[in-house]
Amino acid sequence: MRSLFLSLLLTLAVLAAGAQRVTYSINETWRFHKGEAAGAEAPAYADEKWEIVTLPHTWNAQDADDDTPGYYRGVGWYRKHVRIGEEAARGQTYIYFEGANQETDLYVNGRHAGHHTGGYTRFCFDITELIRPGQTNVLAVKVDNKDNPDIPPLSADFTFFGGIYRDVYLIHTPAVHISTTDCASSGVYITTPEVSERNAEVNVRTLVDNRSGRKSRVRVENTVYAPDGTRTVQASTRIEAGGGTTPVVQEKMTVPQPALWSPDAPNLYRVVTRLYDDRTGALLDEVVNPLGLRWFEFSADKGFFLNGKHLKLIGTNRHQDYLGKGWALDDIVHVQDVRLLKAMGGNYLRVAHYPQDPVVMEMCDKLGILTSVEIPVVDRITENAAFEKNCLDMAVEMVRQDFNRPSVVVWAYMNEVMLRPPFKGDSVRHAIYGRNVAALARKIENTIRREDPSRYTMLPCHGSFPAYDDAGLLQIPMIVGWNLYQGWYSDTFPAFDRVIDRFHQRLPDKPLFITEYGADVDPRLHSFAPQRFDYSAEYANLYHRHYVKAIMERDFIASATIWNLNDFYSESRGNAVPHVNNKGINGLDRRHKDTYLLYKARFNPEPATMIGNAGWRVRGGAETAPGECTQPVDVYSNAKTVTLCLNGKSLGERPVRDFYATFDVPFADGINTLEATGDNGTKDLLRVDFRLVRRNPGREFRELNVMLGSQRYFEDPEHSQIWIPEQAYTPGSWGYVGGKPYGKPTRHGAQPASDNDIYGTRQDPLFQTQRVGLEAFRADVPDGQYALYLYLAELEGDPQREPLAYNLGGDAVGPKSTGKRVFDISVNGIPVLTGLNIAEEFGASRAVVKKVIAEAADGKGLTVSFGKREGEPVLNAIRIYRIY
Ligand code: GCB
Ligand code: CA
Repeated sequence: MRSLFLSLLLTLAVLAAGAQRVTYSINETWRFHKGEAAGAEAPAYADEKWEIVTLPHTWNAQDADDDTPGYYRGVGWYRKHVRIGEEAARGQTYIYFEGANQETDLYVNGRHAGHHTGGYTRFCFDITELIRPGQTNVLAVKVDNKDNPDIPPLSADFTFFGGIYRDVYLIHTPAVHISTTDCASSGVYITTPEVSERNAEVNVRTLVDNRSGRKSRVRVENTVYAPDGTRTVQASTRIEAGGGTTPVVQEKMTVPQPALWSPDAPNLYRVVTRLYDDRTGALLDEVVNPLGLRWFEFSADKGFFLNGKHLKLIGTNRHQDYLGKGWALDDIVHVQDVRLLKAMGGNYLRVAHYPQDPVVMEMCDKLGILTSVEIPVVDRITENAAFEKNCLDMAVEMVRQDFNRPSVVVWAYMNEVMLRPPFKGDSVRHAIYGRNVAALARKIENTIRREDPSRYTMLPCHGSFPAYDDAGLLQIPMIVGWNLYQGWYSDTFPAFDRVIDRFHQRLPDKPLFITEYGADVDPRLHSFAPQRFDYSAEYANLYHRHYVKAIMERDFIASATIWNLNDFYSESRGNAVPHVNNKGINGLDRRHKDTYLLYKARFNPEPATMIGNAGWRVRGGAETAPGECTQPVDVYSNAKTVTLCLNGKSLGERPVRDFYATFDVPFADGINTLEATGDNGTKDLLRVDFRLVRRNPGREFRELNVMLGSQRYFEDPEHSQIWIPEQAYTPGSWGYVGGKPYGKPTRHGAQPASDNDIYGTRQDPLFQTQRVGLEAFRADVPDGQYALYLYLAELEGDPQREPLAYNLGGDAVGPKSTGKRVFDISVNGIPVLTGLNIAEEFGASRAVVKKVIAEAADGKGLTVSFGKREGEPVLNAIRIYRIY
């Protein structure tokens, strides 16, 4: 009897469970075709020849990172044959996209099922009427990432990867269920109007969606579970749900003595929303949402307060890119990124410049990272109704989709919207444009505040106060953010302090964020005489050390976020690594740069000692004393002192100031082992392969790799080579004779290297500096046979490129040189290349490597001479390799 009862109960449970919501991903075996495909929505369309892809997917992973300017922006089709079980007949079926860039049309079994505009917010279509349960169904998705003036972003410093680049799910629910189609939100909206250490008041608004075609008596039950899983408070409401959506509001659910949510203790409650059939008592649907109990406030001069306590918000921005994958990332990559930020000691993520994958937000809730999320209006707007509608739709989607996230404290919009105003030459039209931008800003602001009065709003601006002030933009948001790059795009580091103090004085009542600051680093480049725009790790260290100090000294800076957590793709950029913005404190492969360590040592309280430049494995340099080359090595630590040993021998103990100590390390040729020990017991080890370059090349000479016109070191990890800076020739040694280093003239002085993409190479930095007007390069190498590799590229005159908007102040100035130069190269007096005109023969910015076999005899070494015919001769780099 008992077992009969039990099995009856079990059957009931299974039946009930069968009727509940089921969600599963459908990422595999999509057929993909890049381009238009007439009739591809038809079920019988022949797609066998299409490529099979797995989502997340983008069609731009390769072409946005190649030598051909531009990348495909247009239509791509995806098709999938998917079996949908017969149980779907009992209720509703939805398809849920976490994101596709940037316009999507879905067809189910040949019929149009929905359209979505915008590349970053989630969307959900009801496909119940279009599917055939118990059969194979054909989904056809047309995605389009072509430039569309009505859809933001119009222009930005990142690559707009096309495709279904996030996960896709099927959702089955009973006919009466919690809404899935209120802008693809969870259908449940939680607010906490009162939170204190004593009590937290929780209000829940649940949207009940009845698509059964008849009235239905249901019970909505919301239960708050504490972080330890215990039930704290519950509300239950009976309603009669008519057709469509019925909101059910349950107020003043009180959680006594709440465990507050904060970065140090991200106590996460859960709100479980259950919907029951009131007649049978059967559970119809269930949705779970996060709940963090906290209160917060921004003050204009004191910064941020969480749960009544001051908290300096420090963190990064984040894009959604990974090496070789563009934006098509699996969940795990998003998850790891938030962990990376937490491990750095960060407590804030500016989710910029667009809403990101839901797991990013989920991780922020779980790890205690506060966030702002923003809609992708960047650089400029289109002054029309369609653009406005899309902005407002995106704002509503953004707010509803991440409404319940305790991590979110700010909604933002319009990044640097006055950076590229279209009517700069026409002051009247420009003023009208400014008014239109402000009018749109006001509408977005009002929309967000109406949707969510519990959070702050923010407008992130570039460093031109008047550009925003004149348009009347600065009064609109609750917080103003500034993206500041003094000492990178312009001026010097201290200009940052002056600018930010002035901006604060001019807007004394507005809470202020440093929404961006950063400097590019190609981790392959190093310099012990770092300069603005040399892309060296060392220059960025100076930059960040200055900024961190200035930021920490000023309470009125509520939040500062580094641009950027990781490197990311920006197709039109040149730089040392073309198509990439290198301001990440981690690489596209998430390898740490020193800037990451610099923050980690300071902000992560766990004891740590870390040797800097850990990724720089193959090093080298010219002898500074017989048999050794002394170079500085930074050790990052939160100990009081650190000791560094080289090959077991102590180089002494040094005090740690500003969370690092610098040691002069006399490297020897070969493998060098460094061991750093903090007085707090933490340690780090590093092995460095050092290639010592003798002052006087002797019998043991093998090779010499020198970059001309440069103070940089370049590690070529692909070929395990190190290139070292130039030096002037002295007898018995090696170096250049005559000439001067190339410099790219800009409004803020000459930049030490070209930032042109050099075609035909991945070793762009080898070609981006040069010595101009040199007479010779000499090396007093021993007698023997040598291969000389002459590295050449024309750095002047590049007809193909338009100047990059982001090189704020970095645009070239002065008359455009045509790059016309004709010269002769001879080796040891023998003419090798005569009448060489690089621009004419190869075009500008193309990597040219001339290998020449040469003989050194009678102790005379090698002399490569440059004979000028027209313009100045140049040499970018030279490799001398001994054959015999
Ligand atoms: C900015 C922009 C950001 C760029 C960054 C840069 O101000 O907001 O999108 O990537 O500067 O690196 O130039
Ligand atoms: Ca391309």
